[in-house]
Amino acid sequence: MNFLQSLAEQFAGKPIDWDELEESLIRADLGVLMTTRIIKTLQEREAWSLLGISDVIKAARQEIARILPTNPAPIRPIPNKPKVILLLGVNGTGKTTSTAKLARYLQLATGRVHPTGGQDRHGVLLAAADTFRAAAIEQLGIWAKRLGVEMVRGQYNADPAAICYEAYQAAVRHKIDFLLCDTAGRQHTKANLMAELQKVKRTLGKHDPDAPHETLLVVDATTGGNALSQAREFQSAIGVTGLIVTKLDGSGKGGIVVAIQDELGIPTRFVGTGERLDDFAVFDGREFVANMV
Ligand SMILES: Nc1nc2c(ncn2[C@@H]2O[C@H](COP(=O)(O)OP(=O)(O)OP(=O)(O)O)[C@@H](O)[C@H]2O)c(=O)[nH]1
Ligand SMILES: [Mg+2]
Repeated sequence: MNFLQSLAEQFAGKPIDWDELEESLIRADLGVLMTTRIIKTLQEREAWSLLGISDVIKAARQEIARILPTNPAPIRPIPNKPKVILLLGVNGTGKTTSTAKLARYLQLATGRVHPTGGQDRHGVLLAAADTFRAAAIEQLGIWAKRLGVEMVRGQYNADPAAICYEAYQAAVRHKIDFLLCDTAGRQHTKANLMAELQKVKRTLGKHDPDAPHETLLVVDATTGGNALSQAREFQSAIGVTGLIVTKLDGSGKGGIVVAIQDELGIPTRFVGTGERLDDFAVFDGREFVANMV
């Protein structure tokens, strides 16, 4: 996440070259708006010809802190009905893994997990709404077993909307707090695949007009600026309430968190930092800024 570190190294001990700085900020995935704002802030200073990299970093931290929300609201259950969380995104970003991690997080956060594991049947229910790949259902099934939660599954190639619909009924029957729906990876540019998601949303809305209560877009931090266009398309097609940014343990710079918040107003809710269940954390803007150089 320490994407300003490389800037610090790159510019250490030399005067600021504005073009080079602009390019570096963009390459750190901070987005055009944020980059322009940081540079403008610096250039408005009286003695800008004397600025060094520490001034740049200070200005960047200030601008970023201004837009990132702090003290994120926790995801709480809704009294007497399931809270529905839909996870979506392009192929391979980490949706299924994040569904499992989020389930674990919610089990722990709400205290609804048996100490020996595997006993709790009320906290979380999973819906295997990725029917596009047969292996996807199995993959989520393995997580469900490990988490000790039930999973609603359908046939390979079944309508994902129908699975979510059934899963909601099951969640009500079993007094489940959180229904987590894992969906198939889809390219944000394919209208028919986006229409399928709209149907999932509409169908859930027949049970509860407010469902899905959270629509979390899962983006891979290593894909950089492309995540911004993914967010734009998913936002306009079905609406996104928050992001899960994965693979921040890889070459992900984390700047994408800033660009998406800045340009689309979508807050990052959780971050993934590895392949294990507990490589997952609530995103807090204050901590994010504190961890930058
Ligand atoms: N290093 C790292 N790997 C991750 C993280 N999240 C997921 N992965 C890995 O990324 C790969 C894809 O993860 P999945 O959860 O299957 O991704 P998906 O979005 O469900 O994929 P599709 O359903 O095919 O679209 C797997 O090998 C995961 O272990 C993360 O935060 N860090
Ligand atoms: Mg998947």
